[in-house]
Amino acid sequence: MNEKELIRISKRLALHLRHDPAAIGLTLGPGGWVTVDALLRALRAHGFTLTRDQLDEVVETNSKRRYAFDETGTMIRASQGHSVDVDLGLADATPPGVLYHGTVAKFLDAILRDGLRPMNRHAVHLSATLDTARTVAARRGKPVILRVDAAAMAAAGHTFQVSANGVWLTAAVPPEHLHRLA
Ligand code: HQG
Repeated sequence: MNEKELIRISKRLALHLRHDPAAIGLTLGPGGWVTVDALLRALRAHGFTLTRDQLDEVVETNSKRRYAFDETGTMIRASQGHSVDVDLGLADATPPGVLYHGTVAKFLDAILRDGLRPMNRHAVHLSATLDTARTVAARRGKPVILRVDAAAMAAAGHTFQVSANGVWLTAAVPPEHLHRLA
């Protein structure tokens, strides 16, 4: 498949595996998992035909590894990014001392006042590298990067999880743990 086709399918998977399973009559099971059969059947019933081979290619080649099969290869889920209420069942993990969050100038006042909030998603998404934070921010405009003092947060009792594709998740980041990078 070409890049355009891969992106088209990935976006459709994000829609149903993260945000709106009901739109194709799908219900996410515990952990956000669905059977591959149910997913492909539901998509087909709604006019979106996808073969198992195509699905495998999207999962394998996806730049952010947004989707993962379970160990049996019969179930699939989005590794993070949900807006539907899903407990990913991730164990708490010790974050690196510093994490990053990429955003844009128009959100800055609110973020420095209220801290980072999950907004429509079930957790705040943080990046392990500046580069990734820049890429996340660039979806919205000129990047503004915040440094998150993850070690200080952990010491203060905040918990973190890391998704299968390396995104750090936490419930919220209070403003005192945020610093704007010049
Ligand atoms: C901002 C993509 C006002 C926050 C990316 C962000 C990531 C606030 C936006 C993943 C705020 C939420 C997540 C506050 C946070 N006041 N604005 N208190 N707290 N915000 O998309 O982190 O391509 O839900 O800065 O690459 O941008 O979908 O979060 O701008 O990994 O796989 O509110 O989504 O991955 O936006 O991105 P999002 P995000 P995918």
